Amino acid sequence: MKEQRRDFIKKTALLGLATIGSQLFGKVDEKALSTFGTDSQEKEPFALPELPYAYDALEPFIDKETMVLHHDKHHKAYVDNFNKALKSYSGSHDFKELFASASSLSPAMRNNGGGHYNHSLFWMLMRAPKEGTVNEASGALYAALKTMYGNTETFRKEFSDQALKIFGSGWCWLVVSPEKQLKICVTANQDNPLMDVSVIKGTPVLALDVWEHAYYLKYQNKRADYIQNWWKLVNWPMAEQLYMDAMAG
Ligand code: MN3
Repeated sequence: MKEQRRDFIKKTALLGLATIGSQLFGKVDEKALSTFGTDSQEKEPFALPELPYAYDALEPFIDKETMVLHHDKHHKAYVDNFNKALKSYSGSHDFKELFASASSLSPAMRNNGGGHYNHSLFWMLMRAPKEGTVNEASGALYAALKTMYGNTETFRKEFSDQALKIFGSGWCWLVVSPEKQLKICVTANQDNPLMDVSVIKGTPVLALDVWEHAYYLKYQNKRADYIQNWWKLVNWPMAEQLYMDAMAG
């Protein structure tokens, strides 16, 4: 029973990554195009990925109205404006290559490319809350967090503190650094730790959007409450998969 469950989680995680991978790291394939197809005949390099759950799946911690606006309006605008910016860009469309030279990109490329990538990660790193269970890190990532921070509660507190202190709009991240160390870092606007402009660089394992549009409808100015509730939504099996990929890569 336990083995079966683990197997299922692994398959689900891999499936999720494969789907998101085709959207994040390459041109959209035919299947994705038909899924996300617009009324236009023109093929755009990037498409808005569907949420991996219903708009109300994260209730009561993130409300349906916020999810509809955040995904259908905010994320869609990043995708549309990124596609627009790419029309006058002749370089690689690969995110890792793009972000590695973020400092030389136009603001439209940097902000909208970052916006698309960051939100795609953010959606897949959440899942519906399970009543009556503690949403705790799992497997190899749990062990690594314990080694690094003593216990996962200390880790969550440090991460939450950094997310809370971001001035204005930005993101808080858990990354695997090039030295294969877990690190918490923050970025402004739609920057991310894959970008050469990021003070701390690494491969994302967790991503938290602290722009006001992510929480203002429900939480108003209470960012701390939003962060505290976000922990109940973290998709730890997905984070563990990203962690293992980053450690192996
Ligand atoms: Mn956002």
